[in-house]
Amino acid sequence: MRKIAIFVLALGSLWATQAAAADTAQVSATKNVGIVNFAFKPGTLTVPKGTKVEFENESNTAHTTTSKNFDSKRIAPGKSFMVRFQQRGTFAYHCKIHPFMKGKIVVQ
Ligand SMILES: [Cu+2]
Repeated sequence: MRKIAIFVLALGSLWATQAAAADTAQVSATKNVGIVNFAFKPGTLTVPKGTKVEFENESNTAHTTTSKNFDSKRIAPGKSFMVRFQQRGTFAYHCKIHPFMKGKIVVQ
């Protein structure tokens, strides 16, 4: 019985260490938006302020990620484009080549 109690205690402190590491990592976290089948996935991504978002073209045709605030220009198949969101708000973007492709980044 005593052995079990010690094991649970050790496990508890391990979790505490992992939680602290996750908090530190969040400052420079990167989130991904895939470009697949003529769509941004996910279409709406919610992230904390300071997050880098990587738009990854996983399709076999070129796309752009364009908004009032940023423009990737052409992202070739297999390439990606990165934006760091430093301000809170909702940032709508689209693909210049295929204007029906739309997405949003919500920064909290
Ligand atoms: Cu496109």
